[in-house]
Amino acid sequence: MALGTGLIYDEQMMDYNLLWDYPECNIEKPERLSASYEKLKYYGLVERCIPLSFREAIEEEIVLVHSLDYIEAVKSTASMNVEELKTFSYMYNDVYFHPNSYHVAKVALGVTLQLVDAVMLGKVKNGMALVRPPGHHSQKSEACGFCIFNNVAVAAQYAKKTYGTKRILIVDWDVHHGQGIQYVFEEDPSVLYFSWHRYEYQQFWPNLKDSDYYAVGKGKGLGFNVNLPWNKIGMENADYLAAFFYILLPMAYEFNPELILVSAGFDAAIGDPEGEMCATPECFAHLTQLLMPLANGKLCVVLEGGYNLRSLSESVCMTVRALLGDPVPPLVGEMVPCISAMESIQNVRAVQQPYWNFLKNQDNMFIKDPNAKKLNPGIGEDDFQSSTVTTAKEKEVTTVSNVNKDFDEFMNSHMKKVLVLAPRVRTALGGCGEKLSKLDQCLQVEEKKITVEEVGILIRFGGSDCAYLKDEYLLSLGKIFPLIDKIMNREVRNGIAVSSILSSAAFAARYGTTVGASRVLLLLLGEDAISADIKEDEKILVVQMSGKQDEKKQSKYYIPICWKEDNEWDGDLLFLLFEVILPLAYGFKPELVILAVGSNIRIQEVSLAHLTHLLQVLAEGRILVISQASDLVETLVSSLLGDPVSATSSFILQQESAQVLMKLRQELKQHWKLL
Ligand code: Q9C
Ligand code: ZN
Repeated sequence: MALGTGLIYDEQMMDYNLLWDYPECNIEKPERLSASYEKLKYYGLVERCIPLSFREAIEEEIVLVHSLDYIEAVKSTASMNVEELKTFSYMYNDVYFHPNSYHVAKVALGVTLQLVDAVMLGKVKNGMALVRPPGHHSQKSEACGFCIFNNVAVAAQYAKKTYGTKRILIVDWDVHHGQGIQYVFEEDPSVLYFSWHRYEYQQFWPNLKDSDYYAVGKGKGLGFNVNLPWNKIGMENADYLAAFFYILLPMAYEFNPELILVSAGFDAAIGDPEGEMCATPECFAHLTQLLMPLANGKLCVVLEGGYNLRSLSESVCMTVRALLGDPVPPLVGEMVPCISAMESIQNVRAVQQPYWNFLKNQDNMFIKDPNAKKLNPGIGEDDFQSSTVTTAKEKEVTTVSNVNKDFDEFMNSHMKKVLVLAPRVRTALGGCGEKLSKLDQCLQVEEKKITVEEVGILIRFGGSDCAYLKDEYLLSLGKIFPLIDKIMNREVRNGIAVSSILSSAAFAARYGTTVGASRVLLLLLGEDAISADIKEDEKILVVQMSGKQDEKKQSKYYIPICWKEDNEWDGDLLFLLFEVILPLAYGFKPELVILAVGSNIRIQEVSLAHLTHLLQVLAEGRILVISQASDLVETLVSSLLGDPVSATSSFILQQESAQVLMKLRQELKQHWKLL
């Protein structure tokens, strides 16, 4: 997998601007592109990407979404004077035209299609197109909200037509609703459109009922349009991640897209005058990385909005870093979503329940909001839950103005805190690489001789535990400890070892805490007993999944999960990851993750590959995998190296697993917040 990340930028797209006084539109200016590109150069990211050449879109492509009459009308603006341009612009909602608009709109669309071509033809793994004008508001015969041609909507139609792509996921994280995209695909089940947007019960532009959560698509497309309205400003990283964990990611895994297009508006980021939200730039690296294991890695990110030049450019850089496979900085802050966000999320889950398997077997009640009944008479009184029972917090909108006071100063110090260095070597092997196909990309690490005394000081043993201190044990720890040293010293990003004894993972976790990891997340897939000493350690959060129903007692730092009696976990595991483990982990903020995979679990390799991929959003990607079975190593190494996982089939949450999941979320609420 030597493929890289494509980047398209062309100065031509700066060749238009607002020619008269029009306050609604003056934020959409050429510097948006130059600032983003300069910042990419400044961080050395441009040279790490593969430059893709630009082209103009042709009429045959534009008509995939727009009418000929509209195209003709736009074409005619090329020879208009300012007065005529004004009159023309005012026929539409918040958009301006310039004599160069027609040409540039064709370039913006053309480069978007170039990116789709490059990704679909395997010339690059993924990529980003820096374009203006943006696209997601424009409609069949209408310009709108700075948008002229709908770049992403045309791209989806183009992929269907050119490559026969059967399932396309469009993620619209712009702070505005891309109603233009919604209208194109409302009845189309082959395109799943997800948009979150500032809404404030329809008080915010473009003030459409169509933007609310109960616009779920029409006809064959029912359930393939997903709107998540934000009814308050000031949404933070935790709110965006909650939307991904509780809606988008499980849905995307069930949908199983062949291609993902992102309508990437960075007006959803902190400091933006339009969005007034509070997500920090590195949040977009998390969102990007969480999407990367899907669709065989085929991810095209296309710029939409973003009007605070500093926030926009830092966020663009974070997104490109994630596409390149750099470790993502941990998110700072409490990581608890707010009540208003959880209400919106809950309502989306309730309204989408009939269409999605992962929601079917869970209780998803509507949350009463002041307008819901009035706007949606189809919902009966019984379908409502009076208030949310989450541990979400009340939104403190004061943070917004505080932060805006001295924005540049805030960003300078914030970016200094979050920029992380990528270790030179990505993956280290602890004596398991003999016949690996990707051996040359990894570092083989020498084993160390470990003595009983060294291990003895790590764990307080109970009577029967002493039996573990056999040579076999010491040998396996001798492979594992040097890997942890290298990971914590940032010589390597992650590592893998094969160990016949699964519970050596507990020693590994404890060892991690002695060499610099303040908190370790230990994810154990299998039956092995864990010593009481570890279960009580607040530096080690243990999540153990096993098929056995027994009397294992949960405590704050030890969470046993009885998944299925017959151990057939399959893809269900991923739903547990989204709705329980990741929310938990983002709150815990581990500095090292240990994944121990027992040989007796019958989990599909593809699920394991996704799991390993997704866990790398935590702890700057510092993950140690301990596998009991040596035949899994090939797959695990490939995931640790960041190679895309092949998209085989969709993942379905089984009914019994949904029950386990719901119960678990209830139980965990007493100790943990992001749930
Ligand atoms: N106070 C995009 O982000 N309304 N378009 C502006 C200014 C229009 C946003 C009002 C916003 C359009 C792509
Ligand atoms: Zn926007």
